[in-house]
Amino acid sequence: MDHLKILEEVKKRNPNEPEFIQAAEEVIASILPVLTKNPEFARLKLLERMLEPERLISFRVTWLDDKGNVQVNRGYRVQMNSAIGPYKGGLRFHPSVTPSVLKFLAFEQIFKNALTGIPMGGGKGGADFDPKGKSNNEVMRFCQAFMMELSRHISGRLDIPAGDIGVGGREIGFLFGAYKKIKNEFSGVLTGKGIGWGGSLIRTEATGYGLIYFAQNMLHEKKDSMKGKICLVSGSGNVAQYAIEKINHLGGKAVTASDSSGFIYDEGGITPEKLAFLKDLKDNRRGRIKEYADKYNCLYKDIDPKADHNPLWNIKADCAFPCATQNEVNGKDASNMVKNGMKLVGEGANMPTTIEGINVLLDNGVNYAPGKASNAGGVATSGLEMTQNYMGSNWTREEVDSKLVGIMKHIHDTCLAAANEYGKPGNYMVGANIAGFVKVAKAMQAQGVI
Ligand code: NDP
Ligand code: 2IT
Repeated sequence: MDHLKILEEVKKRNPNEPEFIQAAEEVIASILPVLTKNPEFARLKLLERMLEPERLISFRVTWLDDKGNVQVNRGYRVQMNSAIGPYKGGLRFHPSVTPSVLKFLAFEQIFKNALTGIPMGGGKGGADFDPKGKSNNEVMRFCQAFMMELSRHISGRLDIPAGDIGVGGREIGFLFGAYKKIKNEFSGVLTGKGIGWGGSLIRTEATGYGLIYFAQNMLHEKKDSMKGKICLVSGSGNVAQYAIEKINHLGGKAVTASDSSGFIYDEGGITPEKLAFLKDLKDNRRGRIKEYADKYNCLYKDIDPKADHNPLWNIKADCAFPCATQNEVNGKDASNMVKNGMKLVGEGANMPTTIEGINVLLDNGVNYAPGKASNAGGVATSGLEMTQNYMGSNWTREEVDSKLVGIMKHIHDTCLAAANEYGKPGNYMVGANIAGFVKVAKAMQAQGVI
């Protein structure tokens, strides 16, 4: 069994899908020793099967903008793997959404969801719709039109979507309202719902909080802690905001944040008061991050998408938490981090580091956590929301938070144990890929060739 053959086949079968091929390449390289040790997994082609979506739905979304013009978008749901539970994963609304992007996200989600210990399969969906500059009514009409088709393909026991880039509390509300109207039922078909209509406390905070809990575990492993750590954070959306909040809780200092236009560097730290301003700016006023620099008189730099590196990652710090989007840390960025003595990189976003970037970090001994492990707190808490919906009751904030802390510790320890077992001590990437794979592979093996 030659892993290069599997990768070649993936490349041949998925031309023009660079993001999916990238995610596949990273996992395939890690799984080879598992296939060698378990020839039955190889014979049953379990990895090849995981690389093929169980179902990929693509649909037209037609809606009317405020001027009465007809708008046409493309919507998708990738139902990647249901071996260990119903499909579960977010919806992304962003102009860059393509089948390649959603397949990479759905593929990563299989492993991430398996690591949480909660029975959830992998899925992802979204649309090439850009919520930026749209009115509330336009966003609502788009969500209703999107759900008109998506509702045929999801249910509380089949596929449970949630938020991702461009899909937050507002969008989940509109999507849920549309589903309820179409199906004439109130069910836990989406997670990230509002408190008071089926949502779970802490779900909003969970991805960012979970990321920093994971980093805290990594630091504890090295007899260190978050206290006093200078942290670089990218993004200023859901994940970035609550990562910054938890860094503050644990005595660290977050000094950067960004959006797709540029980044701010606030040497004094993004204090709770400044974070409240940032949340209002991004969630309510939907403004640009430059306003933060104008208000607090700190450095702002435009991001040049054509530059060979991002200067945000060239600021001297102890920890880096990329929380914006895929491929935002390249080889040069990783080299800059190494040069500046970066101790830890924890991914809040999905696949924010290129393969070259990961290799630079690992080769230079940077403590690196892959998103599928370190950002799993969001989907894990979605799993807790599902459980509360099934039970028909709610846990307190403290109960959910303490379960989240426990889940992140469990994922951390599971990754380390798998990495150790396969002779790669301390390599969280290999550990996450192997532990996630083995759990799903065993379920597929038991369920026959289907
Ligand atoms: P949001 O939409 O809330 O925020 C996204 C942030 O990233 C914004 O600041 C946005 O800037 C920036 N951004 C988006 N696309 C780009 C781009 N192409 N280039 C530069 N900046 C960009 O999304 P989330 O915070 O929910 O998601 C962020 C990341 O975390 C994604 O990778 C997502 O898949 C991942 N994730 C999210 C989870 C969740 O529960 N929400 C769970 C696990 C992972 P701007 O305002 O200019 O658009
Ligand atoms: O990437 C992710 O894990 C998410 N966007 C959250 C998915 C979920 O179902 O909560």
